[in-house]
Amino acid sequence: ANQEKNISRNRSEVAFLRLSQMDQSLAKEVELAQANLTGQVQPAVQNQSHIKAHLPEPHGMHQVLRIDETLSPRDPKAPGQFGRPVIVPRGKEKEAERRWKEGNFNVYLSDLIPVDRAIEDTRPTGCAEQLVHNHLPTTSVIMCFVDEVWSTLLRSVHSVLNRSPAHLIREILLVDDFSTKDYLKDHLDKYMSQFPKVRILHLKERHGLIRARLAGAQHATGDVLTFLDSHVECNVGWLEPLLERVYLSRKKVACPVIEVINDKDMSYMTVDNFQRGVFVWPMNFGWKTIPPDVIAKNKIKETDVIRCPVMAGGLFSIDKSYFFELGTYDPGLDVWGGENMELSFKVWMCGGEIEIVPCSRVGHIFRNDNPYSFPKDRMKTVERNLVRVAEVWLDEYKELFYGHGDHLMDQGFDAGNLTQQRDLRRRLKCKSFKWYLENVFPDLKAPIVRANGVLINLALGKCVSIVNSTALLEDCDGSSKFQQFNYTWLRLIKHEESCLAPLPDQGAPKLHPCDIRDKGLKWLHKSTSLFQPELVNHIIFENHHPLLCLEGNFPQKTLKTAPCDPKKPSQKWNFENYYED
Ligand code: LR7
Ligand code: MN
Repeated sequence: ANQEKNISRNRSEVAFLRLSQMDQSLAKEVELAQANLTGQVQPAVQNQSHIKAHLPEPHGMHQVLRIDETLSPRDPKAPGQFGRPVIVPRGKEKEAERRWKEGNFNVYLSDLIPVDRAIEDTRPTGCAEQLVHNHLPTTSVIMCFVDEVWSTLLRSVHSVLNRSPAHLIREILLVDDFSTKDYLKDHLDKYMSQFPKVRILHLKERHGLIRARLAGAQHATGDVLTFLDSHVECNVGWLEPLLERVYLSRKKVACPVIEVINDKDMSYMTVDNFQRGVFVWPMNFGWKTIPPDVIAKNKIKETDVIRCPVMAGGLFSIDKSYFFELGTYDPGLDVWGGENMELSFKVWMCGGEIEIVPCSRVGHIFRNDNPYSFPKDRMKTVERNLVRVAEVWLDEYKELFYGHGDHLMDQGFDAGNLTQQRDLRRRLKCKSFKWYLENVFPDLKAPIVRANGVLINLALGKCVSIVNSTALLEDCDGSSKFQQFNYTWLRLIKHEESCLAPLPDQGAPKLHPCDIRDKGLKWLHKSTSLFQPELVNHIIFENHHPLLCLEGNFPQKTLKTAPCDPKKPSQKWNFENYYED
């Protein structure tokens, strides 16, 4: 049924409607409404209820509305206007410095610039002329915050109110994640009461941003959920292109281009085009530019939507029913981090798509550190979240995740119950992580092992061979299956399905059943975490004092583990192939 709907949507080649006249009258009205925005009690910012009445054909399209005060800001001379950098006034440096920690950015300057400042329209050319469908779904904008800076939170809300077609905003849901600041507890409700569309949800205990978003989603009444951080500025025409993508297919998750609000001077800075959201092991988010030759070869335009392996996390629109169909976020994720990975894998592997929409742009204050406290240790919280994601979604590739964070390998901590998440994945019949790598993120380096092939002794030129489950030395023969080994990310030396283990009496190592938790099976080799760099070619059995190393003897053809000695060439080894950078 859904497919049919899409087809009829694509077929709607109804006459395109130019709304330039409406644009002007609208601009005028918005301008008037904004003329007295800040003060104490004000009228509603916009009354655009007439828009809907003016939109004729339900299947027609219109240009993205230009709802924007850029051309005539309320106070053109105010600091920071048009997104320009601001300098702390002379004599105020100390105060500015002192207030930095309230938000880990220049809070003093944020308070200085208007909450409804204009910013430059940074969209690529062509965006303003783009057409979107008349009857887009409505959205609930959900902003979670804990102890957000007052002026910054207000600027976020005003930017949504001022730069979104009112008929598309069902509500703005502010989810207060148990803030401690009095101004948020006492004054926010009063201030926001002038805007009928703004609803505030005060949580009774700290939920963390993930469960706070879920609380928001439970209360949302719009067709689409649009999540935003609480220190953003939405740019001209940001909303319609996002909703258009979701309208075209309910399984599209649409992200704006995230631009930069400079933490030091509060300037609004645009970013390079053609950036994909990606990650590197152990699941660190980042942006990666599409290479110029790929852009040229595929004739990619600046306005073209970019499919992304993962999203940044904070800013996106998703069909509400689809979000719940996907089982929302894993509610077992705590406070901050990893939820963007979880949702990204879930969306792609379970039939959806993640896109960056270049015509939608939102500024975000990037900070070096979280300004709020974590109920538990920050590192441990994020790692635990990532472990949950890895255990549910990465299949055999989770070894890469563990292998890239050395301390993660011990798996010493409890990631909690994962049964529900794994059941969900089965129920949704989601594809494998291998499929994701091949089809969504082929440029991710994800070798399933660290090294493999024959294992050659550098002094003797002989190779390890398995005879009757025991390791010994023979002439190297790359075609012999008895000489094939995998050195895994979890530091096992695997031969077929078994693992090489030292013998306690320092005799020849033997094959044992593999067990990733068994420290008695783990060997250290070519590791950056080595204390002694001169042991880099050694194969070290760490679980023993003193350290033991694999040693070859020839002509006896035997192997043993003996105390490590950097000077012994008979303890130096190489695998045939290495895959680590
Ligand atoms: O316990 C908390 N409760 C909250 O309500 C912790 C945070 N929050 C709020 C907070 O006030 C803020 O509005 O949640 C929002 C996000 O927290 P930030 O701003 O501290 O996060 P961030 O911008 O440093 O980090 C990015 O990664 C996070 C991982 O969990 C979230 O997905 C953020 O939304 C996300 N931000 C973006 O995607 C913006 C671009 C940054 C990048 C890359
Ligand atoms: Mn943020």
